[in-house]
Amino acid sequence: MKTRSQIPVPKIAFEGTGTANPLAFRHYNPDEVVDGRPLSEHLRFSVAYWHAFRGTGGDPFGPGTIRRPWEEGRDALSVAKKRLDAAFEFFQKIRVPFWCFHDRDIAPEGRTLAESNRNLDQIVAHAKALQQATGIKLLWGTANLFSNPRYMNGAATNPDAHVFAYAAAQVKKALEVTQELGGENYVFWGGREGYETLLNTDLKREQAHLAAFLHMAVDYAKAIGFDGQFLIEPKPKEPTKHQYDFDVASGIAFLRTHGLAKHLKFNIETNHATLAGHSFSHEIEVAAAAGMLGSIDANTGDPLLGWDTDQFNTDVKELTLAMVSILKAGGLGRGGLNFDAKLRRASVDIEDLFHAHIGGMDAYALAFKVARRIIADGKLTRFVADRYASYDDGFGRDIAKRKIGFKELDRLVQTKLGEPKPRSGRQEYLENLLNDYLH
Ligand code: XLS
Ligand code: NI
Ligand code: NI
Repeated sequence: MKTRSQIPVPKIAFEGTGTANPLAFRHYNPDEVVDGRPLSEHLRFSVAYWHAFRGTGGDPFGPGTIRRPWEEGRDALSVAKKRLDAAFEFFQKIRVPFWCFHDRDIAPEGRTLAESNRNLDQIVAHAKALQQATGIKLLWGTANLFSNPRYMNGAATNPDAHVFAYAAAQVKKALEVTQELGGENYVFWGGREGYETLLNTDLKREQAHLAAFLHMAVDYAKAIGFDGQFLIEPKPKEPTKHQYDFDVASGIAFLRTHGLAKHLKFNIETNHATLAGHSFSHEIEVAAAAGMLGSIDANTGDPLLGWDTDQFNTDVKELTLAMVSILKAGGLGRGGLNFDAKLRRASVDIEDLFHAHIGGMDAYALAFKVARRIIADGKLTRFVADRYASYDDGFGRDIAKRKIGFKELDRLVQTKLGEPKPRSGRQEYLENLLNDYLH
């Protein structure tokens, strides 16, 4: 499949840290073999279609600033195809093995659901051919259940069962096309699954409906033989005032309450963690502790702004800590690092899209290498293990194994142990140690 080049930037090469070329990788060498596998397979980078190819730089104060030549044209379907061609050219040049999309990002919505589905089928056929020609794969698909005005009161949590039904039909189709494209995961992000005011909301009922919706998705995936991993993507707010999948912990409680825990894992987004008042690593650790770490939406917020700014993350320290948690958890499996991040409003050139992804990929690649060193070195791991060593034998072990109770512990303290000696947590020492690895 040969398409005309639409992007006047060459393929990005790995040139190492000595290079002065801004359009080159300094740390990400996709072919570098680590533990018998290329780096590209460890990091599983993905481009988010909605930002990279549907983002316009628009904000609530003004329309889009970013104009791409492939957007010219009156027929929405031909534009959609040209745009997809440009996207796959970009995926190859930036050397990502994966992409992700929402149904409505790739194909225009029609006047009826049937027409929307037909549009989607045409574009999916085109995407399939591009995937085959380039070897680029689908990390995950999802449905946009938040932009169309019909979803203003929610999709699965809409008080009107008619809207629920429409959302169900849309997700049915989105699952089918994700399967058609060999998607390795399917994501549920509940953009409008929450409430604006409790004055008009039956919270318990809405949560039960959301659970019913997810069960239907699980059943339908089984019926069609879709074996991708389902992922839920927590976010505390925006666009709703309060989203039900607030953070990983409340997501776990929700999934367990409704018998869904074995069917879903988490897609953790850095900026969503921050909005929930957590660190990125906290969310990863909470998911990993439950055996539910699925995938990452790689981005960051701005420390001075309280909304989802979806920026590219170049903070190597933050990413190193995240990578340590991910590697300790055994990696992301069939998940990946999806750049759910967008250009700033004034970054209007196509080069900016390259700089953005190069920065994100290099920062993650460097973080991955530093994290591996930290783990191989073992100092941090040993420090933590030592800190809990009193639970490894004796009465500590009995506590951990739940073989002992208050009565026995009371007797122990009163007859033998007495007052515990203070033990330093050594936080400052550990922070300095971390810096040793980073510099
Ligand atoms: C929005 C979300 C969204 C999901 C996919 O904040 O991050 O982009 O990742 O629906
Ligand atoms: Ni996201
Ligand atoms: Ni987000």
